[in-house]
Amino acid sequence: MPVDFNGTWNFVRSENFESYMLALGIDFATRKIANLLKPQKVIKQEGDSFSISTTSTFRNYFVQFKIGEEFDEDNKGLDNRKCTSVVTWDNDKIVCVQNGEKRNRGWTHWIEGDELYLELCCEDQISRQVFKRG
Ligand code: VLZ
Repeated sequence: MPVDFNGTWNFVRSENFESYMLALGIDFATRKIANLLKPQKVIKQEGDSFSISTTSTFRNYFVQFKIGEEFDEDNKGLDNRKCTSVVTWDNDKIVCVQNGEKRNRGWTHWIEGDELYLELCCEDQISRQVFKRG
């Protein structure tokens, strides 16, 4: 049985998000606001089809994909750089590689207990975020 990411996940804490945003070239004012956000994620998973909706009081971001199928990602409202992205399973984790201008860009999601983890990478920066099931 694959892991079930379905659910509403509420922000608990993050580490190093500032450095991740810096690596993405997010401007100072946006970083100051973004650092204070407590985003919520709603993940829908049906077989290998996923959608992840991240909402906050400031910006929202929506992405949908099928495991193993490349898709064009616009990162609208984030750094707005276009990527060719693909998500694959790594055991119980879903791993997204975001190929584009930025080296070593991507993210990984996994679940531990009733917590959802997200590791965001860009260049040599890694930010980790933790969410709790709502
Ligand atoms: O998550 O890429 O769940 O593709 C934070 C919104 C979203 C706040 C951060 C605005 C992106 C920040 C996280 C302004 C710079 C992300 C993926 C995995 C969904």
